[in-house]
Amino acid sequence: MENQDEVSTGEKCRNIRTGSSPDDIAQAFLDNLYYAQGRIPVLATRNDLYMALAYTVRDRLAARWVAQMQQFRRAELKKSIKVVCYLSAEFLPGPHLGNNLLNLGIYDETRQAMEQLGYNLEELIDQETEPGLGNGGLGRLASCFMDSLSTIVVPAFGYGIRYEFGIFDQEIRDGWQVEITDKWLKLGNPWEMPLPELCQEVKLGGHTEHYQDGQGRSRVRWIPAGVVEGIPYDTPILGYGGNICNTLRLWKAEAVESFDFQDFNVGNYYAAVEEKVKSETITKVLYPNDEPEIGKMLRLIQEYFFVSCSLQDMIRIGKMLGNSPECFDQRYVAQLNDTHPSIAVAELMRLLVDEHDVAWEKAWEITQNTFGYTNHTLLPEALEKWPVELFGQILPRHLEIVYEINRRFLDQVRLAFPGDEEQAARLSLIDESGCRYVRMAHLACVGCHAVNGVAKLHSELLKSEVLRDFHEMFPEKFHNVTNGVTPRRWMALSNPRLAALISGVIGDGWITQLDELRKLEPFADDPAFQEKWRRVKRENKNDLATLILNRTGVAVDPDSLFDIQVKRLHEYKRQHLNVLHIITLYARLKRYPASDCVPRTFVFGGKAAPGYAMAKLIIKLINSVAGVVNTDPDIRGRLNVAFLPDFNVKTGQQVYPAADLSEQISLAGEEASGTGNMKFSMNGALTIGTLDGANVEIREEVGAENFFLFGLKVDEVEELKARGYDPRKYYDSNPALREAIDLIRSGHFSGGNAQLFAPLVDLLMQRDNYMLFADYQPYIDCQDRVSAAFRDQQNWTRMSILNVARMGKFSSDRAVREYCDMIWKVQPV
Ligand code: 6GP
Repeated sequence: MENQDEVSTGEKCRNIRTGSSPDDIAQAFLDNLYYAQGRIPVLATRNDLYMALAYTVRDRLAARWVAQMQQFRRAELKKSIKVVCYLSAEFLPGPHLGNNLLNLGIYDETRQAMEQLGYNLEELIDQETEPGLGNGGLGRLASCFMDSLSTIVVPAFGYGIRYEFGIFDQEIRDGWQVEITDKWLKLGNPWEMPLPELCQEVKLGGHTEHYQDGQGRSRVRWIPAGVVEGIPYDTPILGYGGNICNTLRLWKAEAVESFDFQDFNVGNYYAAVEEKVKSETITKVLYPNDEPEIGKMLRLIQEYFFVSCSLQDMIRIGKMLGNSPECFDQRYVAQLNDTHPSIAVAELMRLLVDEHDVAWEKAWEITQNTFGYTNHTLLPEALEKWPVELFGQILPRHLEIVYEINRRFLDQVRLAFPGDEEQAARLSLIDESGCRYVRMAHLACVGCHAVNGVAKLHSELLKSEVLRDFHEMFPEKFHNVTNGVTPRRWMALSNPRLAALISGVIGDGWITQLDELRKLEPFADDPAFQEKWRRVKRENKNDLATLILNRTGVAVDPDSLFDIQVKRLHEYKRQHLNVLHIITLYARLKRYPASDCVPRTFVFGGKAAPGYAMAKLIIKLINSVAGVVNTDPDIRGRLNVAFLPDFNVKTGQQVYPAADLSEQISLAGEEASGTGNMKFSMNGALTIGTLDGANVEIREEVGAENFFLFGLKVDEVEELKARGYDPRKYYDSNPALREAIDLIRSGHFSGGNAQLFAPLVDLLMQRDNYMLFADYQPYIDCQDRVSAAFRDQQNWTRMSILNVARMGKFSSDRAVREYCDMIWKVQPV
């Protein structure tokens, strides 16, 4: 019966909704334009056309999506699968249309279909506003993992928040960053499907009541002050080749009752809607950082809101399939993407113990089996902790649960380290050193069966520093899973020229088996292949030059060395070290105008947290230096600087393929992994970098001779700090450094205004927390080696080919397989 239904529904809808010939697609497109958008071609705007095409593609996903859910259900009923749930407060999927065309294998057919109708496919793809539901590395990683989970066929849900406004759009005015609200939903989102019937209720605030149940057992009731509703919005995440289609399920907050009828009846319309406004605030906007104290409460509510919705949803699905909550951990594993979802540990305990009557010990076993925790940062200021009082105000029951977890845990600690109360205080889930805080990373370490860092070095530093005491306590929990990125979006989709060149010689197996890129090695010395390789890079640089001109008005030379740093603005990432190099080159050229210098184009991109004044000042500095360098007649044709505004996934796709040189210059021991470093290298850029994060492993893979290494190593940083680091010494003893700093300080780049960059210069001179001065000369020397190497185009091309050939390890497919083996204990289907 069921099968017959499927067949007949399929039959009826076929062709128009599933056909993949250009004619089928063209016909379906016109149909969607008419019936979904209510337009005919002469009346259609570009957005109408985009929407019609998006629906056409979504229809082609639907069959796989439905089939997937059916398969889940059957496998679930047979109890033969475990579903991976990736809990993340951020996802940065990037535009969907092009990626879905690639993964469905209908890119060319669709281009032809659009051509038949007189439209340009690339223009329609460009119309899509990307969902900017993340800040940077962590959110993008979550999306790469979703792509890989589907491609290597692991049934999975991504659970997160459907922010109404994502990461702000960045404009540059007078050299300064200006933040503009990201209204990504304004023109409609054809990729999501709301499922209001699957809503979940989330309690907030209030108090608890302890009572005895009928059998005389002590129980707890949470009497909340309010309740909000979470509505799931599902987005299909198709794997490459259309193997399976997983789901990204994002929650939107709504009021349980839109109107308070009491208020309404007495004519107080505004009070009646107030509840609605308050509830919806929860998922209104993504925090562009977690620095400012204000608004902290809302952030905690956001985190709890999506975690509670997600766990309840998982239990609901289990129940529907006849699973009792007691076998939760046999049906699911859930990964916590940093500590943002770590309240899940207490929430699952609450759901099991209070709402499903599971005994504490059993519930704790289930909880630990279910969760894994990934740490993404070594920065102490980014480790989440909540004031106990605030935590208890919003989550009174969870605070009790945290205390109980902590009580039991500290008993264990005292057994393991008798008499060592300092160890107990360091490990405690509650920081009691001053004002009391709940330490979320501690909750995660105790409540999860596995803890991992995101690159070898980072995982080692977690064990020896940030989480040292936990490593001592639970050494078996600690793992490393080096990050990876999806070669579908970051090579095949964004760099079609390179993809075609590669596939032309080694076939296209690399798209799903990235190690196959090794087959390129024999071509590294082949002059004809090298020539083609250079041509691809040159065309990509041409495209980027056009983009830079359109966005910034700066005309750059595609023959120059494209030296690019794109990533969030942060002092530890040291964009200002890059600026010191530019100023050094500028000063050299001014002093010796006849000197021979490799023409370079410096490109920057990245957003600064709105409250992070120093990062914003660095953006202003980049633009100020650009203003001087780009207009100085002595420098013309030799150096150009451009700050590309609003760096996001979409612009990233245009940037990485065009780079010659990738700047990965964080102070050693600061960058957990980096993933941009991988994207650049996969697209044939060479890296100039420190031994930090995944740079270490990239260098291992591509070979030291194909990587420009400089700078202090982690132990040298520590040693220098211990000895007492004095930046002034470097300034006093290095004339080139002094000149660069003095030029900034004198107002040379700020129209004579010597005050403008004083906060930045003073900080460097006095503290220089990220040791730019110590790494300055090694960096300059290394950059000189880069320039010399670039003059030998043959050898440069050879290095570029070898970089790509040896990037197999950095596929997110490999990373996800490691999670499957080591942490989730699931087998790809
Ligand atoms: C970032 C790390 O800074 C970056 O090095 C890493 O590649 C990326 O995570 C993915 O693992 N961290 C964050 O974005 C973050 O918010 C709390 O950490």
